[in-house]
Amino acid sequence: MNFNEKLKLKCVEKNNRLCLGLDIDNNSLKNNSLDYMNSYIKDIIISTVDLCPVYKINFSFYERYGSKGYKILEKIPEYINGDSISIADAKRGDIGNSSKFYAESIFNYLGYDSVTVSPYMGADSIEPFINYKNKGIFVLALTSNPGSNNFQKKYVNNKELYKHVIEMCNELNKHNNIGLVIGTTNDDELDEVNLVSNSIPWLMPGIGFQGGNLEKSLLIGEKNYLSLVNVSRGILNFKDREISDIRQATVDYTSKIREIL
Ligand code: OMP
Repeated sequence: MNFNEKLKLKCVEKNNRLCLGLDIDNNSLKNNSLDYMNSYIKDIIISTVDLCPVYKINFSFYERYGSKGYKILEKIPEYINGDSISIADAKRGDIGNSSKFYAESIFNYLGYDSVTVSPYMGADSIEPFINYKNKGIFVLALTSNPGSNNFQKKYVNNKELYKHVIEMCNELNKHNNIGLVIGTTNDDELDEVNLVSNSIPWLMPGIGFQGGNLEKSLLIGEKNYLSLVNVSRGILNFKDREISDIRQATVDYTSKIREIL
């Protein structure tokens, strides 16, 4: 089974499309030691794994602590233990020779199921990742931040740059292991994205703090193939941030998602 089928199966099994973003800012916790952060993450996963088909781990929250943060990054796939799909949100992409080692690090050494990749350096910077046929690659196409206007929505050869990125992904997707990152704040463009994108998963961040449109993103993404909506602060910053609060916020989001679908 290829990566995109495996991902869809996990979503169907858990009857949900929530990607919980483990963006832990330990300065906002009652104890900000890294040991506490490590056990807190483990407890979040234990208490939400029945609900979440996917977890996304943004590396910045861990890399800020150098090798100590990397130790936690190494542990997270063990905590998930194959019960959900993991996304290493590391936003990689370099000349092929360097991308090859980024891929080796994230897939073989750290043991993540998939990775986010920037398309800015072109197809040869993405190919070393997609050569891992059983792993997933989410390519930044139309991001959720205001800066997506700087380049992604600019016209190049009569169409927006993000459409060129999507067309490149359609061509590269020989192993059915590519997905697109499409921000939920771009609700005006989602129909256009659907027209250009082949049937592949969309990873859709921006729900909650960034004000993205949950219903529209889910419905159009599902029409295409599969829409994984990422929520990080919208769940992690709920009430007192106790594990029971996080469980409750996850239940709220997963119920809302089921209702919409
Ligand atoms: P919240 O706004 O707290 O839900 O966090 C959003 C998460 O998604 C962060 O980890 C971001 O780095 C990530 N993200 C975006 O917010 N926008 C994008 O366009 C792409 C990503 C991403 O690649 O995951």
